[in-house]
Amino acid sequence: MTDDTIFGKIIRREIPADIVHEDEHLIAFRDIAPQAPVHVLFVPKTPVATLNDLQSSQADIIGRLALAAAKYARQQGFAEDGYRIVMNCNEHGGQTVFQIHMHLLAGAPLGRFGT
Ligand code: IU
Repeated sequence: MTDDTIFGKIIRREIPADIVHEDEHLIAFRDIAPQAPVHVLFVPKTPVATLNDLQSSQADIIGRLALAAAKYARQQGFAEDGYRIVMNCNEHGGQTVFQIHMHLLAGAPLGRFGT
């Protein structure tokens, strides 16, 4: 991914991150401002600014992120206790980095959605 988001810089190792997984399609690293005991971001290497910009031909991107998150949960031993996957889109969704990503939140019972 060459587009200039902070996540692109992490992929290119221009800034440090606590990377927990990487393959040809995606990277996963710990969020710098964790909102739960476990908070990992799964980011595709294909540049897509928001979920609104995802093409139907790119559905595999979301599938890979979800499968990687579920695999990580199993590997870390919290899959059975459970976890939450979140994708924020644009202003009302609270999106701050305009490269799509999945948040994996876990490690404690999580509050309900809302404001
Ligand atoms: P959002 O869904 O776009 O709001 O999520 C962006 C996340 O990226 C947010 O939780 C930040 O804490 C996180 N983050 C990060 O992990 N490392 C960074 O250098 C930056 C943001 I800037």
